[in-house]
Amino acid sequence: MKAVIFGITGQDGSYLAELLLEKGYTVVGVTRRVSVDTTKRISHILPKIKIVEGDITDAFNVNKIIEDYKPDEIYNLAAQSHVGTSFSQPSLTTDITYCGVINILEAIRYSPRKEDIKFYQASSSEMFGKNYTEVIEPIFGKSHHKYQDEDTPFVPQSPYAVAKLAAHNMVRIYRDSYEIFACSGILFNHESERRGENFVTRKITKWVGEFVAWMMYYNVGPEDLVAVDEDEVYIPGRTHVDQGFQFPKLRLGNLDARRDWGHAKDYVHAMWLMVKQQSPDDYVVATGEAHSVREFLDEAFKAVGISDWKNYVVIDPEFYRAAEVDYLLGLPQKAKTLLGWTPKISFKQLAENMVNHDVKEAKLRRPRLQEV
Ligand code: NDP
Ligand code: GDR
Repeated sequence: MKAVIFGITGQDGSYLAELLLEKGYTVVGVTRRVSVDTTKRISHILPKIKIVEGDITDAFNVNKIIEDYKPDEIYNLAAQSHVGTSFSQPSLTTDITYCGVINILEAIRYSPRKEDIKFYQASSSEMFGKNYTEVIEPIFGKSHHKYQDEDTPFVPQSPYAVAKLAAHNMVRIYRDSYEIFACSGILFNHESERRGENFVTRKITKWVGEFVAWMMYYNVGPEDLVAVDEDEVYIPGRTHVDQGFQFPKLRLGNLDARRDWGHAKDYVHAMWLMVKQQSPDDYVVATGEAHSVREFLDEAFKAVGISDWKNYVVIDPEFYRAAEVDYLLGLPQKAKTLLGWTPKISFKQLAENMVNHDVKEAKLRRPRLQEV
């Protein structure tokens, strides 16, 4: 089997490539030409995959890649995937996240191999926006419940969500109109040690990693630190203005937003299972649990033995969204029943894994260690 992955350099692309290699696939990954190396997440598997230069917004290029490499499966994970950024760059977000998908669908539609190609599109829980389904009967053992599933109407709240929803609808239209095997995974938030550093979970765990490494470098603990002002903590007894004795606090936006957070490794498995079905369909992929950003902070700080994070976090309006999605909790019943998929990594485990990874990385970067 041969698969083309658009977005192979991203978080999900790297895990999906690993999974497909394990299953004996030939993997072709499409990467954009950029001035820096973006292959960090896939450096360990680079010798095993074929990398081809391409950009999803270039229709001719997309078409040529599909014709040249003749894939059995195409996974589209490429996107301008940051919701906050989509408010400042709505046009770029539309070009990549929506129009890019049309380029792939058109290439498949006119391909002489149309019937031999299976296509996966990375749709998103952001498409639900503020909307949810509310029930009184027990689900997940609770008596009153709010959730999103395949039947919940979409009410997108950001340029990113609008672009994803347009792409999602286009996938359905091409599936129904041209008999293309095209499926969409409506994936809820999934994170990992490879998560982009400006998404909230990784932003938190990166900060915790740097903070722990900084305390170790100066041989101090949280009890030795003083919060001088809004912006930083410092080590008393040292001169505050001296370089290195103060540490900037973690600046975040809305801590009350609730998300259904899983681990990316579990979620790429669901993508593959969808493509392996007899007929294409759309599936919600989620854990069925929602937690607030506050609760993620609790777990991340607890993982390094700090019970109260409030001294270290500043609320900065810069990180508020123009329009917020307050509550996402996915009901993955269809994926469980029809795909036999269940997530394996819990919320607590996810936070611990990410923190442990980032603490280790930050310690390796401390100057004294480099001198050894
Ligand atoms: P990332 O942001 O980590 O990865 C996005 C990928 O898209 C990168 O490889 C990036 O390349 C590539 N890309 C961006 N623009 C282009 C372009 N013009 N042409 C070709 N490639 C491009 O996202 P994730 O891995 O987290 O997510 C994968 C997909 O799933 C995305 O579509 C995202 O919107 C969607 N999704 C993600 C969820 C999540 O929680 N992670 C949940 C639901 C949906 P480069 O490295 O060069 O920037
Ligand atoms: P999201 O993820 O917007 O859900 O999109 P993100 O981690 O960016 O935000 C989650 C929630 O945290 C709040 N928040 C902050 N977010 C960021 N990035 N930075 C902050 O400092 C901060 N403080 C609070 C946000 O307001 C939000 O409520 C992710 C992406 O992967 C999308 O591509 C994907 O489609 C969806 O998940 C499902």
